[in-house]
Amino acid sequence: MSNHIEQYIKQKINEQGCIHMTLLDPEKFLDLDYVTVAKDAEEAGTAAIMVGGSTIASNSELDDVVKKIKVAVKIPVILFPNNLTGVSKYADAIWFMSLLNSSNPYYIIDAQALAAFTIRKNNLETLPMGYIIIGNGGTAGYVGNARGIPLDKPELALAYSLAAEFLGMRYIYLEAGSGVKEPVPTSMISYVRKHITGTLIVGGAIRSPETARKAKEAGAHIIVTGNLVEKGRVKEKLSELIDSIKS
Ligand code: 1GP
Repeated sequence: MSNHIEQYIKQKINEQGCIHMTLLDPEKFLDLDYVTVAKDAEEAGTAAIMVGGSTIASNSELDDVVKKIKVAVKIPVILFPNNLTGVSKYADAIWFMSLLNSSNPYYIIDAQALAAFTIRKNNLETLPMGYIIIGNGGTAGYVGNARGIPLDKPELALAYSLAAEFLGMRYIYLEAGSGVKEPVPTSMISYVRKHITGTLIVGGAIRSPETARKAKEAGAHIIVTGNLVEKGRVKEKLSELIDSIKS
């Protein structure tokens, strides 16, 4: 299996320290043109387009979305699956993620096992990720039956992050949840970053350049934003945010 996307991510982080990825949730784009949004995000300097959401229910629709985005942009398209329906052979790679603090084994390993043959058959590059819900986690926390890590318990976030690394996962995602009020606390980001060796991804409620800059300064390697691009002025808002994590 190729590791082109992993190499690309590594190189970008080496060059820039902290990179940005744009999450497109096709379910939220019923009235919006996600192809234009993806193009604008690429022009603003985002490193990759992530496609996914907590309630995607149709593989064929997802295939269609991924194909259209692939035609429109040169940057990688990486799946961010919620379930079996989040897998598409047309993407460049898939975050092969386990919702580590779910109370339902389906989201920890069963969905992954059910998707494994399809992924192998289609030679989709897998990026092994420990996905950890912080706080209530919004829709991802609810749908994934997560026992969210309390915002004031960085040591618990670190315990799950280290366990993920010991299991061989090279990416750790601290997820506050899309559209929630509070992002992952910077004290938690810096505590986890200090003690892990892998790549740290942070997302959820990052809507301003200031919040993004603080997450970067706390040690995030990858900052994911989703909501921000669902409300227009994509190029302008993302350019400002991406500039703030470059400087
Ligand atoms: C959700 O972390 C991502 O999985 C993005 O969150 O939509 O709040 O930017 P937002």
